[in-house]
Amino acid sequence: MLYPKNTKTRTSIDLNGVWNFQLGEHFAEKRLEGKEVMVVPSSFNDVIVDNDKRNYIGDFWYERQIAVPDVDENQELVLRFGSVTHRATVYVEGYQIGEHIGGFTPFECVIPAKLYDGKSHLRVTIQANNKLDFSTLPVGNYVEEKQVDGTIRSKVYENFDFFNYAGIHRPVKLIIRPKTHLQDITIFSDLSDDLSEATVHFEYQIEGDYDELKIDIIDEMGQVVAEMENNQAIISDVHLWEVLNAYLYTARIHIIKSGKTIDCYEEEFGIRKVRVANGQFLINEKPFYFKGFGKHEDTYINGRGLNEAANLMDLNLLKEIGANSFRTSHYPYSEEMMRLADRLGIVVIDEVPAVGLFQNFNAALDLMNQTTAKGNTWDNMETHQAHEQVIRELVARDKNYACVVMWVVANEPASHEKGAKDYFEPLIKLYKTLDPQQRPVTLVNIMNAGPHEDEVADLLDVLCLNRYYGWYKNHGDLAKAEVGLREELLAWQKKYPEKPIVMTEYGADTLPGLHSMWEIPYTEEYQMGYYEMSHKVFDEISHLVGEQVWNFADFETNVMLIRVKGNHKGLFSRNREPKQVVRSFKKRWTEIPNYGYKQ
Ligand code: BDP
Repeated sequence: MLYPKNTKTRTSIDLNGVWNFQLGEHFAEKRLEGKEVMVVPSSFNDVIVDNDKRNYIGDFWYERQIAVPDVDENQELVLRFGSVTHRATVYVEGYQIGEHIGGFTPFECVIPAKLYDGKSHLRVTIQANNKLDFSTLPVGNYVEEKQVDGTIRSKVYENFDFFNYAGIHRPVKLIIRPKTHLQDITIFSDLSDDLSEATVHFEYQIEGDYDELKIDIIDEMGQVVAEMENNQAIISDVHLWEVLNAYLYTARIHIIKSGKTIDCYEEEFGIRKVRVANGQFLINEKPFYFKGFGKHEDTYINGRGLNEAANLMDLNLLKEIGANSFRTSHYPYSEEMMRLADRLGIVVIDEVPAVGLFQNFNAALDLMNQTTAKGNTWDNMETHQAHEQVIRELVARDKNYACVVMWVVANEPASHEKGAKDYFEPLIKLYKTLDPQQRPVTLVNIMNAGPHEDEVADLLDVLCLNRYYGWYKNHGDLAKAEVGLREELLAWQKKYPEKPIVMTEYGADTLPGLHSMWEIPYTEEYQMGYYEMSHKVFDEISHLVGEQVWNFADFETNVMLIRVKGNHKGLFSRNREPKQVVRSFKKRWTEIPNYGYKQ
């Protein structure tokens, strides 16, 4: 899916700002009174302040008037949403013009001309909903609970460990574009053996009639370096996209009819090669070592809503500490973040919101044990359709980014329960069929599904493990943790000698300023000791090709007995102040090269 851009033939108008807002029942036919307002983009939860409203589950509404721009008969008017969490129905003047399920991917709706012809203004209404259940991704336990005052209240017990923020989380745009237009473009390259020459392939989808499609490739100096012929273009002396040293070409696309350009668009893309071989993860044929983080889109005030300054600060902190990568745990991040990573050369492991596919996860984490659901995960989940859809949408959105080097099919599913293989095999295949770059596909494995229990690892290109030796296991005993961690990693390596291993999560909750002479969890010293122990073991495992800390920063969660106002496993606090351990990470990671660490 194309990112909205202004070009000679396209205008994209920003609809961010203050919208009328309402929680609860309403009908799109009726004007929203606007007693309450909300800022777009943001999560409504923290901004709204009121405790009950913050935890509200159900329908909520946004509405604003927009001025109708000039649209001629060869153009169309489109509303485009970066994301609405978790589902949305879009109305114009009270008429439904589209809907979308899934809270982390973009969608657009064409506004029928009959709705705006002869009008100066339009009423745009969004009916959103933040309910999660066993058919959605992420997975939530949905219940309707009787309150002490006798009323019934909807509630979602998250099957995952982050606050269920909701709202119009990403930008809303009004786009004027030609009816005949580029709908999508896919760009991928083959490199010669010595990586000096690239054959760039183009696949495109064009809406409407046209005579010719012209694509020029422009380098960073603005020079045309190749032209498309027969849907491909050759770049000799290619400038590769490298880790922390990105290089982006631009494909300048013209759709021509009767000798006239009727649509143009520009897509930036990097050229690099990714492949897995002999227990190594190769980028541009060099063995890469992942240093970085699992993250969240989570900041004070904005919640999960786009915060571009925080995104850039996070990536600058990431570089400052010597890291080179992050995982979009546990959902697709904003397009703005992906474009930033692509531009800065930061490697991304790209994840769908398939989290909570473990029936008893909540019961395991939430000591209040509010879940009712028990039994085999794969007998109960009804997520197949949502899962397939979001994989399609993620690949469609992110396929051209050089920074994306691997796809994640799910985070910590019950891959040790019967039925896991049947569930995941078609989804892994789907990634492979959709992605012309054939990026590696992984599943992020949970501690319960060790090398002897897991049922799906043989389907994966890379083994990604989340392990908490010294935290959820051997809590407070780093000596025992070390033995367990080493034993398990060696067992994985022995069982799958050809597959690289990445530690995608490891960490210990730490409250900055809390100190102890002894091995006491939650102190800064314990966090230091935990990582020292982990790194000692990682360095012994030849096929362990990466370490991504859980988490980059502290983040908001639901209220749970084991959460002290959120999850505190960040190396940085929620307001991005470093904990003590940041200094030792900086030392370690500046000494570990991006390439060739374990050759
Ligand atoms: C893992 C999850 C992650 C949690 C983390 C933790 O993948 O979302 O936040 O552990 O418990 O289970 O800190």
